[in-house]
Amino acid sequence: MKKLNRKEFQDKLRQARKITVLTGAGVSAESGVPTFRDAGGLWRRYKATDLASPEAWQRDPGLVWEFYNHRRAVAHTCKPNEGHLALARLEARFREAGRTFTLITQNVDGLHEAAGSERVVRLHGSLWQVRCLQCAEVTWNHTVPITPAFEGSGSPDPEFVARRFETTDLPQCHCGGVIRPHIVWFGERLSRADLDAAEEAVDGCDLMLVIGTSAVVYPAAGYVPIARRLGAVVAEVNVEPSAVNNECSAFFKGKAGEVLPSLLG
Ligand code: BJW
Ligand code: ZN
Repeated sequence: MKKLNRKEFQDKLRQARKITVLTGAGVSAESGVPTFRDAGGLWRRYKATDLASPEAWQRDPGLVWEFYNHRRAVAHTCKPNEGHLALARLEARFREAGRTFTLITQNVDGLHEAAGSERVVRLHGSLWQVRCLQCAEVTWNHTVPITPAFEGSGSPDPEFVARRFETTDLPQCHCGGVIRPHIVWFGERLSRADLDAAEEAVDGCDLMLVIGTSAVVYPAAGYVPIARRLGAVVAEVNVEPSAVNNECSAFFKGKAGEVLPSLLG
């Protein structure tokens, strides 16, 4: 398929009535948040994706909390970059013009919201929300470290001599139950409300932007061929072609923070 050039894409963007953006870890890379599927995705000797699983939690919830506490500590210091800001400006322009804009993100770092994006579907949850395993309450929590027991923990160094955290060290709800990160791990269901919001955004969009995702995790990756089949113009921004690049009618190679400000105007 012949790809649209920059000018042709920008014409489509000007004409679009309903735009849907799908983002992944690459959009936050320039803010200092590690991505998943490269060297930055290692924590100690673990792949980040191996710790983001119900099995890892069953085996050692203290280790999983140590990992997430560390991720929260890193994300706490990160600021939105020019890519996040360009997307927030695009949304504001669309809103003022009465056009529909939805940002579906797989990211859990909260940087889109910090940049000013308003209509955000967080498919994989949030680093800043926790869920009680006993009463199921979901609450916002920005405390770093999550409990004093985790102070000074979390070094990503593979040689770090880690201590084992016991059940009594785990963060607790007011009901006495253990709380866990409110994050969607592999094999876990995404929330029905988020799936509905994402499907509604994909259905009938005339333009989809896919930014900084390897597009190998479902259901997010599946939204790209669906949008394409429904007739949307799909454009990708990434430092390298993703798994769905052949579904895209335009490809802008480069870092999101460098490409998006001038591409989106
Ligand atoms: C830059 C850049 C720069 C770098 N600028 N770009 C259908 C087919 C096959 C499998 C399945 C299927 N449906 C479901 C599955 C199973 C599974 C799945 O998808 N497996 C595949 C891996 C094969 N999916 C699930 O389990 C999901 N649940 C589900 O479907 O439930 C259904 C169910 C039904 C009935 C019963 C039970 C369940 C849940 C998926 C949850 C994913 N969770 C994670 C971890 C949690 C979040 C966290 O801790 O932070 O989410 S995994 C991890 O991958 C994380 C990410 O959000 C997600 C996507 O990664 P992302 O964002 O694409 O990052 P990377 O690192 O992969 O890529 C970075 C990209 O950026 C690269 O392309 C770089 O080139 C680029 N880049 N710098 C622009 N500056
Ligand atoms: Zn509780």
